[in-house]
Amino acid sequence: MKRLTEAQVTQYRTRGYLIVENVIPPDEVEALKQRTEDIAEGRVPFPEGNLELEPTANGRRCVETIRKLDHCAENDPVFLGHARNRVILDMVEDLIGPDVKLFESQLFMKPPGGVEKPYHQDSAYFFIEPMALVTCWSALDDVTVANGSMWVIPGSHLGGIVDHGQPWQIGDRVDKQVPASAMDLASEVPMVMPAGSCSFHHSLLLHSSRPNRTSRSRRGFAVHYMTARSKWTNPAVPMPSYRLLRGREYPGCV
Ligand SMILES: O=C(O)CCC(=O)C(=O)O
Repeated sequence: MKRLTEAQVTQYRTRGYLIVENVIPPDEVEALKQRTEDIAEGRVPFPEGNLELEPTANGRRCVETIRKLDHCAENDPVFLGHARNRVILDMVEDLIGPDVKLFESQLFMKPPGGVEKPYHQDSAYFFIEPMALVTCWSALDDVTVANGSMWVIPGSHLGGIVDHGQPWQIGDRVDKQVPASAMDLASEVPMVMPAGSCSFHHSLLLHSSRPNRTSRSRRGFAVHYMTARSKWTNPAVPMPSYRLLRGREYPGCV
């Protein structure tokens, strides 16, 4: 084991998630928050199409109206630096093995009044086999139930992919969600943690986040890591090539 304890790895395997506090030093958290604001306010280059606004934004783009910044590590050197963080990669290696690629990254801004993200499994969006990616979600602000923490259903990653057949209307976009009847909601737990913590969740774990009912943002940077042994499963889209962060490539894999 490089960085996690046996007990932490066992928790991840059996419950599908793990919270580790004090991973990112305060000055690095500040730098990531500053970069988030610079991107949100258009002070540094970032693809316009990668910004998703809150449904109430009325086209106004600023820190308080952006819901999500997509592909931050793929487009910005500061966020790529975070995705390459050696301590985080050590923990990821403990969870998915030594050959690690960057599948995707997204910064959930959750501004004051920010909407919920209903229950889903990341694997329902990720065309990768095996469905065993791990997300490292880094807290840039203190995360509370009131400001819209994630919630998870422990152990739900062990049941495979579930039906995402219920539409979720977000602004003028229709996304998907898992119907309440397909989940054991009585067992859900909130992912509350101080800024600088990282939570890890399995790509089959059912998770969601609630609206932000406070006057401050709840920013979380999610980096989705996969093993370089992963196969591409979507015949409709040519196999992409993902950035190797640690270890080695495998022929025929993404
Ligand atoms: O941060 C959120 O609000 C949602 C995060 C999420 O769904 C994810 O990291 O996969």
